[in-house]
Amino acid sequence: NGTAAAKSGIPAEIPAVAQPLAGEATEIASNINYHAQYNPHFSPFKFEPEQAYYATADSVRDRLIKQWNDTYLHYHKVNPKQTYYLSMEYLQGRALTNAIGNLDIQDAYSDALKKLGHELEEIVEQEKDAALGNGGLGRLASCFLDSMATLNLPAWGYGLRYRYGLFKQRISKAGQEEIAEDWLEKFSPWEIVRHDVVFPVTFFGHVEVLPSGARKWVGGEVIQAVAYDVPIPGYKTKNTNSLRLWEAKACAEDFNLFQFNDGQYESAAQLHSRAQQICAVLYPGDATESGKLLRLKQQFFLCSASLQDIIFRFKEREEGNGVLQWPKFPTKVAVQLNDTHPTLAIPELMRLLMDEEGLGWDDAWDITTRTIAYTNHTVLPEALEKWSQAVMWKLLPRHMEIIEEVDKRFIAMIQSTRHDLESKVSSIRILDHNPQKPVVRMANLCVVSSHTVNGVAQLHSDILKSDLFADYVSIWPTKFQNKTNGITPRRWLRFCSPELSQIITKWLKTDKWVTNLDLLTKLRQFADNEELHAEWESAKMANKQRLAQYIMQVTGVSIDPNTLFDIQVKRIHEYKRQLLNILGTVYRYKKIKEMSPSERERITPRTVMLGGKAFATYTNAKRIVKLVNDVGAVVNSDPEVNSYLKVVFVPNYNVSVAEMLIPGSELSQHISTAGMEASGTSNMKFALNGCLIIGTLDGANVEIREEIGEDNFFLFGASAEEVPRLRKERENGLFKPDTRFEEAKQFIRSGAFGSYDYNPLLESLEGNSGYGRGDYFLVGRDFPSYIDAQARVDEAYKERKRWIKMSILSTAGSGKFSSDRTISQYAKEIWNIEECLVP
Ligand code: T68
Repeated sequence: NGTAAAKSGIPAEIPAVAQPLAGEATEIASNINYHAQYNPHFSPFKFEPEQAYYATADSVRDRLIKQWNDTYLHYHKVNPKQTYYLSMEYLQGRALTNAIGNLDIQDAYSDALKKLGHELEEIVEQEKDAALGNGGLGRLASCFLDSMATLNLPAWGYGLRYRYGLFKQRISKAGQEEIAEDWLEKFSPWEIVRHDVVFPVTFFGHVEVLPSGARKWVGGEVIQAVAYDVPIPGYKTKNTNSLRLWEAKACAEDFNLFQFNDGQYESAAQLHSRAQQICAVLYPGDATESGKLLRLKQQFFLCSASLQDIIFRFKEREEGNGVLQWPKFPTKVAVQLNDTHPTLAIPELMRLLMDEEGLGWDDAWDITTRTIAYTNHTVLPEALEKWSQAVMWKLLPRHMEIIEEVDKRFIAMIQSTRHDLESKVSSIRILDHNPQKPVVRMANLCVVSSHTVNGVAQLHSDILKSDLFADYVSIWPTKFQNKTNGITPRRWLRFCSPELSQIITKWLKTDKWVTNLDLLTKLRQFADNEELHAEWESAKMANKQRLAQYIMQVTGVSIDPNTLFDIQVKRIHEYKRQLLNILGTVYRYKKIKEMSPSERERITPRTVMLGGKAFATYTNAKRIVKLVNDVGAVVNSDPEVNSYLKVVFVPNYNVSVAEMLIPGSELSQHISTAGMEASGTSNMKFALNGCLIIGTLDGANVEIREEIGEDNFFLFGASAEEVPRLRKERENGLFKPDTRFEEAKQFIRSGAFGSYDYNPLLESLEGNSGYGRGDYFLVGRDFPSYIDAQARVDEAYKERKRWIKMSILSTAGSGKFSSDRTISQYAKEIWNIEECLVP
């Protein structure tokens, strides 16, 4: 009766209370009921999936709040050293399954909802993804939060509460369209506004010298930062940490009643609208000067509010213990900068310590450099942040004074101690006084001001040391570390593939692998076991069927779960080489068309899926999206070929879509030009789910291959070491492209996939010089070895036993890539913090 009542929307009486339920499920059902009836956002006479979702989320939140408060009080009492992770991005995705799973109350909630006429699986789908991030960097921050809570570490995240997260991607005839993503359309049940946690953040103004000689930043625009807290539950532990997101607000006094009553409505509310702009969108377009200024305002807003909050908490906890001792600050606080986006935390901490707390330069510098650590996520020159000095002087005059002083002292130090580096001063200093465009180099400021700098995979960290930061290594040889990325095994295996999880638990005779992922190596001893093979294959098949249904639902394309599911999903970027994939696919299509019927019998049928968002103004990336869609349209409707090959563009790739795709994948592509992908993290998710990788020796691929064994990895392409020489060769006209590569390009040019002009895209692979031209990403160079590797994939897939064994060994070798391992290393080797278990 529950279902009928739910669908009609008018339950005379909410069904659950009318039914006798067992134990915990009874309590939960009546709690969900309570929320359905008393939640002020909905009419109490409806219990459709949407209301059921909000009521369920509210009920889960009730449980979280208790242990969340206990955690706060416990940390407050123990006063351990605490980490603060500063990130402009968090790609949290959905929270409900994760919360229920981490609280270990899945079955009870599933039962309770059944009695209420709903399926848990259907209810969780109601939640909108919190997509407050662009890609890997944001998702890494979210995985880290999960691990920090699970490891009972006193560690919080700080970020911004964007009104609109990453855009929703729609595919039309013209290619990608961007639509604002309204994740707060109704409200988010997972955030709690803290009206009592508000800090003023100042912009613009000027610096005054006080009679004491101290400098003070005055005037300007003052915006209030209001805290919104999101609970971060650990897995099967009481510890529940916080993600504190700042929202920007103007004060009531800033509303000019006089002007309003005079009919000047816009100017009356000017500061209110300026405040609203700050957190309006994730990554505002920075092609214009106003866009750049807004992005810088966002960065400072995060840094200033977070540091004021951190200092407030430090004082509160320390003052309770007697006198305040500022030198203790770095023994109580660790700040991790997620890339250079929160670099302004450095001058802001200096300013707060000197101008607000009265410390001298040396003490403030000592505290700052012992507190701050910096993670680099890219070596791409265009992604290294540089801010115009003029814009910085205007927006943050006091911070620019401090940055100038840091720069001056750094140069003085070089000149007095390192004559050998004097010729390099202009490139390693912080300020670049290039008369055309004077800028502040944020990465240089981070390196100079942090106690530790880390890369995100061994190869990337090595490149940082030998290349980007080589001169600094000679100054501070011990400052540089590697922390290979990781992913949370809860979201990325336990919850997204319950079928495979159950099998693993059965064969390992324990579910402890969920928090000790190295235990997966014990699967190796069963890698040839036929019973395991059968179970493994059937779990994979179930996930493939679920994925096929999803693809049908979102694209209308019917795909066959008996074909090889080959997936490449990530942000669309030329260095990630989706073009290599699609050119290879075009070549495959052409060859199939040329084959005789008997030759076709030997084909390994494949479904090639690509997905990912292109930055709105990145023209070539958008052309790639269009090309994949055009190729798909032709291939999928070609009756000669479509039982051997299908090509699908999966729209709107996000965390929830990934949770559907990854468990159903068999082959995934991580094929960036060697040396360019700092790490990659989806490679780890795919491998953990028993998906084989075709890839280059780039980022974390190198370590994944080491862990799972080279026989279980389809390797191709140039190495990072070879890349500079190969680029030179091209520039000198010494490269001769493979005929197969020419054939694929020519096929596209022939109009086989429609009349859209793909010349500009194909020309980026031709000629012999320039960044973004002359095939900078070496697609043509790696094409032949890519095609050969794909042929090895086809052969391996035909040998079912061998393939399943490789799949098992992939999962078995993925233990290292748990973010629990990564975070334990950060805790020990960078933050110097320890577990603080809530009793
Ligand atoms: C990614 N970086 C790296 N950046 O590309 C990837 N950038 O190799 C790595 O695995 C991942 O970080 C985690 O370490 C990004 O995702 C961004 O999203 C970004 C956003 C704004 C500005 C610059």
